[in-house]
Amino acid sequence: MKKELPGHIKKAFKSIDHFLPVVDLVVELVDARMPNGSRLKGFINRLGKNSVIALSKSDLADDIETRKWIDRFAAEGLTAVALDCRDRHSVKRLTNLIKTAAFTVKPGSKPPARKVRRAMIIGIPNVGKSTLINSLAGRKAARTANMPGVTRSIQWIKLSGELELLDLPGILDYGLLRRGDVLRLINTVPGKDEDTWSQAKTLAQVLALTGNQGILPGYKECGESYDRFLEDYARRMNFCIKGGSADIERAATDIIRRFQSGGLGRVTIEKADCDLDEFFDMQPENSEVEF
Ligand SMILES: Nc1nc2c(ncn2[C@@H]2O[C@H](COP(=O)(O)OP(=O)(O)OP(=O)(O)O)[C@@H](O)[C@H]2O)c(=O)[nH]1
Ligand SMILES: [Mg+2]
Repeated sequence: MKKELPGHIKKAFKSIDHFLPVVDLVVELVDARMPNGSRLKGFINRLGKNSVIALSKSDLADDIETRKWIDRFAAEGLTAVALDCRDRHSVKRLTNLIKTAAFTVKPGSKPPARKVRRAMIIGIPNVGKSTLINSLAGRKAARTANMPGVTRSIQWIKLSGELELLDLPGILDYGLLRRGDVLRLINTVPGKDEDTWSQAKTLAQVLALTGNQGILPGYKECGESYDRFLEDYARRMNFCIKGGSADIERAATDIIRRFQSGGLGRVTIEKADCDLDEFFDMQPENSEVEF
């Protein structure tokens, strides 16, 4: 049975349908740490509009991998740019791209009679859409916070140079809904406290698959055994519960937090030459997104 989407996501889909006829460009925002796994590829293609890809949070991703992703998208005929959405200078690259693309008329279509050009920013929850809009606008026009589901209302934000941007709630398609475990790693969907052990295990697995396990402090020394690593990590960090045993839950929570904030270094968990689609699709049934 298909999962019911929450109200604000349904509203976002309706707004996309509603505004699509007056929109000239779609900016697809993906997470630079997991560019393919955070895409709404089929959905964006179906919209049939000019589109560009922006890789958000590239300050948390591996630079070399990000360049490879941009080359890969270029080979697929897609224009992509890497950003730190919080940084006004970094997003300038995108402003020029948006202007050029929004004013380019698709072959076979007529240019609109209106002077203003409009772009929609579409992406999964918490990927940085509102932060990007604020940096592009040079003012705090949209509400932001580090948790999914912050944008609930739909608003147009004016930029200089006859441009308007639409801030929308984050959306997820049915393919992504099955990938709860990996989406939790990049904070697209909230994780439950009681699940941090398995969440940190998913992180260790994904890092091992991409050859990045070395960023987990002490993991290699533990013979890459996840249980030993967590116990060892808890002891080294002095995370103990009553009686002196290692506080495994706290160790798992700390690892996730460090990964998400860049405290384990800049890392891309999906490499450009190896999609994680198969791994994502192997996730157990219970890894579905919970709202
Ligand atoms: N390090 C880093 N953090 C970012 C970047 N972009 C956004 N963030 C942070 O990510 C969090 C989410 O940003 P939002 O702009 O609220 O994300 P959103 O896509 O609008 O989220 P929803 O409205 O909930 O779908 C905030 O804590 C931002 O500061 C980025 O490029 N780099
Ligand atoms: Mg938002």
